[in-house]
Amino acid sequence: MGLTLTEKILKSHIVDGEFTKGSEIGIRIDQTLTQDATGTMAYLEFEAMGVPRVKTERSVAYIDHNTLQSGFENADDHRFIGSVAKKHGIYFSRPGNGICHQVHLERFGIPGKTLIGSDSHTPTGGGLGMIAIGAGGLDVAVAMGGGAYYITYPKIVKVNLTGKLSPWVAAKDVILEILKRMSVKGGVGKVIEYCGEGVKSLSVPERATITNMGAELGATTSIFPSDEITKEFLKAQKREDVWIPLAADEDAVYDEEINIDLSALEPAAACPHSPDNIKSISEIGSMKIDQVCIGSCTNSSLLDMLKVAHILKGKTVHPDVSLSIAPGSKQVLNMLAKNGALSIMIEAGARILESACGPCIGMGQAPNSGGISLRTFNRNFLGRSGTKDGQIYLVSPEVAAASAIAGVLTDPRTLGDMPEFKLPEEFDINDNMIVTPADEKDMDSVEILRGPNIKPFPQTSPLEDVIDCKCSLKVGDNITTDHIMPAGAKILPLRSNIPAISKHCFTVCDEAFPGRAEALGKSIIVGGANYGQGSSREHAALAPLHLGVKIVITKSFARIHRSNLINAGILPFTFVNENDYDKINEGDELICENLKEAIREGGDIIVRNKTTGEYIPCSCELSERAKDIILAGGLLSYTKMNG
Ligand code: MIC
Ligand code: SF4
Repeated sequence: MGLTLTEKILKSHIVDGEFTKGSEIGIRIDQTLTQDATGTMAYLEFEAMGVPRVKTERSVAYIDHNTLQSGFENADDHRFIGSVAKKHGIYFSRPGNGICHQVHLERFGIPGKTLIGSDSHTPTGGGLGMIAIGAGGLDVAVAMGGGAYYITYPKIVKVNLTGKLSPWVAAKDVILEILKRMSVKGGVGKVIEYCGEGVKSLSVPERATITNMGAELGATTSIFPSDEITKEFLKAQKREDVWIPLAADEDAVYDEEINIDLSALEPAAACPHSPDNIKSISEIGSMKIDQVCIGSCTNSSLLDMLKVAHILKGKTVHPDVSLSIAPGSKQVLNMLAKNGALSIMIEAGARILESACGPCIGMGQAPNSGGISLRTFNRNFLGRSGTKDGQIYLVSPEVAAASAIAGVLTDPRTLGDMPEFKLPEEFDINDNMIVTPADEKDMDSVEILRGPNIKPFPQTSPLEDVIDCKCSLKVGDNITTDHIMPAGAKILPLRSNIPAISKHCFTVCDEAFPGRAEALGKSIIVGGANYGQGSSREHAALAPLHLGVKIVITKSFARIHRSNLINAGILPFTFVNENDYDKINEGDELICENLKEAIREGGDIIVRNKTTGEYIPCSCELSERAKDIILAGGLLSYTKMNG
């Protein structure tokens, strides 16, 4: 029986476990990436492990999220990460060099390699034929130290692409169609593998847009084959030597199959407040808009920017609209400057932002009250833009640029003929903003520079046998990590200070939560389905840990957040009967006994609601390794105990 591409790469990297569906496997990690908002914690964790030098083939630390330096905190984090990188053998991409996923695709990604990153959009690398997975900072720290990364052997979904995109229909519309069909939880436990004739019509940056937003499906990752188009891209990046051809076997067997005829797609948008709330542009109609933001790791490649410049050429941004553009990397920005496209954008009235995440993570450009904002980004969760009642629509760069001129949501197919947009034969290569680490012999002389906002990793303790406490919060379905641990310009600078950032935990849902949880000392949170979707930020587990949360009971969890909870030593329980969700209310007194034995043995665990007298069966399925992590009180203690 033939193998899928995913299986081929996983098989060549497996170091622990059985190569059978559904079981936990440990894979060797070739490359890691971090960004600054998760990076400081990841490097504090790496330091705590006491490994002198990273053991990966390539590890890169990027500064791209917290580039708004409204106080000393972010700049201190940049300095800290830069010094750790220099000392421990990590390449350091300086602020200004671009968004981690865009730069990694351009300069470091290699077909057939494994990459984990402390950012949920790490699957962008799947556009180059990598197995690239988003993970918590602690998992990345362990991988940098040479440890395996553990995943459940995934289900593999074949997306068979046929046909070719019509003019003005974009890669973004492909992934929006898949989100429409599969929903934000449809990809949990799965890898999305693209194949079929249609693959050939998509360039690497277009493939990367699709794999990037596979994160919004909840998928473990997404991957395209490595073919002649991949080779051309790498050649243009002067990295042809790392290319290898990779594809699934003809007779590979998949768990599910989806067919997409690219020629049948039309421009679409993800409507507020979820990336799977998809409507076509024609269905929504010519709605008046207030803001357009172009950029983010999803859609900020040179190709995207050239299309935008073409649409803006000789026009002026509509008087009622603010247009901002953030090219994804220094390479992209510099090439736009050299070929005149930047000047076209400036002339049209675009507000050019630095090459960074910016508005995507609420670092500036919050829309006006109730404002309608079209964004080429990947997430439109409530409040993420910085304006609680902002109405965020996720669209392609083509829709964004056409609408910025018209002042209303516009189908770019009304623009007439589309010229052919081609990638250059050679990109502008200049890695002068990537700092090479110190040689091993010089590493002792590198001083680690710590700022006062950088506080140590929170204390964890081994699992207690009885947890007897109140339910401090009850929330509904599809709670995102942006609800649990909001980001944005005010809160992001606190990412290195868990006690301080914890004061904002869950405040989107309930302003009083942090105070209440802290006063209780210990507590349990109850949630609905797909709890913890979105970001990889381990702060969404570390802040509850700091506030004394011992167990989170839900209908189901998103993958990365569940493992972040385990890594933090917090028990992730699921209701055996979903309807039992109704049997716990905020403030109820709950008790769980004989926990150590129950965890060791597996099987159901009873949560007794002392307030109502009900017995509620819950399950906590854990691999043997995860059981040990929970019993030890988290991954850091476990790793220290196991050397
Ligand atoms: C995001 O898009 O939400 C982020 C900010 O990139 C996060 C990481 C973080 O919270 O630092 C992610 O996607 O993992
Ligand atoms: Fe940055 Fe936004 Fe991409 Fe997250 S989704 S890495 S915040 S650009």
